[in-house]
Amino acid sequence: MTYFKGIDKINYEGPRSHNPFAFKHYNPDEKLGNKTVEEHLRFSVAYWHTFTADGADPFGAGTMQRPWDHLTGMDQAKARVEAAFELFEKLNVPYFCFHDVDVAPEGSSLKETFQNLDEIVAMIQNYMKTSKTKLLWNTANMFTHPRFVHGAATSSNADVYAYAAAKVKKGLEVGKELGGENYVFWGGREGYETLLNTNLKLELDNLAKFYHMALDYAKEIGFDAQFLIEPKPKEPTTHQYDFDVSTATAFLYQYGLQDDFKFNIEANHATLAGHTFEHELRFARTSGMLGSVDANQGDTLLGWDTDEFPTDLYSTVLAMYEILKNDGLGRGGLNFDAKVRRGSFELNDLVHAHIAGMDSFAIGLKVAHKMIEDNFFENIVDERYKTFKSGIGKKIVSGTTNFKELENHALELGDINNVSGQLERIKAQINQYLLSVNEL
Ligand code: XLS
Ligand code: CA
Ligand code: CA
Repeated sequence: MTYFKGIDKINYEGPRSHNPFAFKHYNPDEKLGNKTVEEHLRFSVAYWHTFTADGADPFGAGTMQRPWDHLTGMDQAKARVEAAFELFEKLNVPYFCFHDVDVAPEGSSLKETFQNLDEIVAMIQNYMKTSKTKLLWNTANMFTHPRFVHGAATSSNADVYAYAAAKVKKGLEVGKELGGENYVFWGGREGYETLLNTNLKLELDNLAKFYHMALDYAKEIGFDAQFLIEPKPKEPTTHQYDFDVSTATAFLYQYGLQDDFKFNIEANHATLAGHTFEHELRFARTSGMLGSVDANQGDTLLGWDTDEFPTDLYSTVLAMYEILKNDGLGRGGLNFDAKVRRGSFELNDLVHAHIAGMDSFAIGLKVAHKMIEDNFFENIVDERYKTFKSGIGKKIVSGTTNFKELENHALELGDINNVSGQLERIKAQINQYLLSVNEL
């Protein structure tokens, strides 16, 4: 059966095309440096938003009736797999990712849940034999079901902890079966609502043990995926332990996990933490822990996670700059953890949304690539920090000075000469780059 009726494979038609079902900027085969555009961007479709979301919000029912929604249970799950691989092919995306419960319904026992999952995973595996689309990452949903009311690996209930461990164990087995390149941990309910009833130290210790056991098991079964932590400061929990990259980095170092984890950075989570997307990417990159990206955007007028498809070109440029400077994402990719708006309830909106996101990141890639070729930011920063290249500055950088020498230096100074940071000029130049994207 065809689900996305009347839609053919989405092709690249160039920036002058007015065909709404064509890429204007994403040309997967185009070479940029030593990689193709497809290899640079490694796009991934998020199963949950695209095939299971119905547009419901806390104030209203779903608005989206998908052609698989007349079915229920396993029949619906199977129809979703068919629809998913049809869309992957039409969008020509190299990756997808999912939570366990996105692909298969929970059964009346954990055993039955696993049986359901096994059946769907076998079906997915079959599709993957002939599809180019591979698994970027999978993860276990440990936040939706009421059993996770007090958390999963940080629950106050040891039975829930064990249940969560069983789900992750299964997730690792599934990841191995499907050749997943990464495995994600997002701790939506790993945190606390109030300290009044919380043993914070025990919860953090337990969480670290959970990660160690997951690593041990992955090793035991020969699943060599990159483990990723996806930081988020809040929502649904008031205070989440993996607040942002810096907080999660400290946690990883404290518990000896730093060599086995990288980060999956989500744009909207960065803004919820009071940071920019590029701040989180930069922090992860400079510590060698930038693993993958949930490429969406939030609404800065709102304090919650809106998971919108990325269309802000300024942001895609700065994000792609970080990714290129990281020499790419390695085994990671750009996953559209993004959902169409509640008012965009037609099936075609799913296609338009992915085209918009893919084109926006392709523009970001081209502009950032050109900026790096021109040493745009590098020149700005070199010039700005030039006092650290010689004299006392050089000594500071090489760690060969001390407070006495610095004091002597300061005492001998006449007027200190600071120069402008030239922010407005820099922004105007970035606009110039952006506006010339069609000539790149
Ligand atoms: C929720 C998160 C979640 C993770 C995967 O805010 O973004 O969807 O990406 O569990
Ligand atoms: Ca995410
Ligand atoms: Ca999110």
